[in-house]
Order: sequence, then C-alpha cells, then structure tokens
Amino acid sequence: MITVYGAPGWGSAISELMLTLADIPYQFENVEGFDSPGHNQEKLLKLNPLCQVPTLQLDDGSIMTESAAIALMILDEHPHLAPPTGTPERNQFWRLLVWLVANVYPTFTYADYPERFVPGAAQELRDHCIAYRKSLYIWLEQQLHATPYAFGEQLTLLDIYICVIRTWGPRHDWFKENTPKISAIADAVCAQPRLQSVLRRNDII
Ligand SMILES: N[C@@H](CCC(=O)N[C@@H](CS)C(=O)NCC(=O)O)C(=O)O
Repeated sequence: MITVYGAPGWGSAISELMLTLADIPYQFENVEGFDSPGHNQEKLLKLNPLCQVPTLQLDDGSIMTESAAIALMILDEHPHLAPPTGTPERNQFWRLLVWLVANVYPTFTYADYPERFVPGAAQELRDHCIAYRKSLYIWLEQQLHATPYAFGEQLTLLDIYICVIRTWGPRHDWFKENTPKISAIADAVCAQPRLQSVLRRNDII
C-alpha cells in the first residue's frame, strides 16, 4: 500500500485528497515537526533529500515526491479527474496545475524559510513573498469562469489544490474578500461527502 509521509494540514493533504478522490488506498505516516531537527526530520531526509511533504513511498518501495508529479501519476490511472483530452479545458488544466506549483508553492518555501535564501534580509523576503503571492491569487481568480468547480461540473485535481491552499496564508477571510471564485471552489470541494474524513483530519473543515 502507498505510504503518504506528511503533516496534518500541510502539502501532504493535497496528495491525501487526490488519492482519496481516486479511491487509491494509502496509509498516512505523520512526520509532524520534520522541518526542525529531530527524529521525523531524519526519517524524511532518508526518503527525500529536500525534506518536504508530500513524500510518498509506493507499493514497489520507490519514492515519489512533487505534488504535481503525484497528480500526473494518479491521472495516468484515473483520467476522469481532469478535463477530457483534446479539449481546451484540458490545456488550461495543465497550465494552471503547473502554474500553481511553479509560481505559488515556492512563495511558501521562501516566506516560511527565508533565512535559507537570504540570511540577512529574512523579514523583507517574507513580506515580499506574501505580497507577491496575493498578486498571483488575484491573477488566478481572473482565470476562473466556471462553477461549482474550476472546470464546471467536473471535480478535477486542480480543485484539490485550490481547496488546500485556501487554508494557507493569506487565509480564508482574505480569499473570501478578494478572490470569491477561489473561495467558492474551495467551499464546493469541502462539501464533497467522500472527502470529509480526510478534510477533517487535516483541519481543512
Ligand atoms: N514542489 C513541492 C513543494 C512541497 C513543499 O514545499 N512542501 C512544504 C510543506 S506544504 C514543505 O515540505 N516545506 C518544508 C521545506 O521546504 O523545508 C510539491 O509540489 O510537492
């Protein structure tokens, strides 16, 4: 069975929700505190040299990291979790999925661990990343035209990202006020009956 190494509410929640949506069984190994020296950090470092979550160990013992790569792996077997191939929506799905991990996710890496990148100006880097992230979300909001999910009636793996990142900074109230479409998509995912227990375990609802 797949093992998801993660911490409640962190990026591992994205993989947990995607696996759950695809009906792929997995076990969760809590490595909370992995970003500080200690047992869980040592454990995760052995699996992933970046010491990040999500980190998955697959049935064959191999290691899988990078939430977007995990999404692609799931889609190989469960193509219904993305818009159909050959449609314009499919292209925009890839675009926004990669855009999120390439642009938004790094703002968390820099803002959460600024001293790793500029030891002398940590607070400045953090502040700029948070402001930049808000501008990215404003742009994302302008790309969203459908309801209840990003691509209409079909729930896709992009909606899972939107649901989880809505709980991170700048957090619910900011999204509600500034990006109501992102907020509404996240709310629609939170209402999915089959995701309730994972959402609850990750403090998303
Ligand atoms: N590109 C990775 C980013 C994963 C990531 O940054 N995860 C965060 C938690 S939400 C983390 O582990 N941060 C710890 C660190 O970067 O040291 C992905 O998409 O999976």
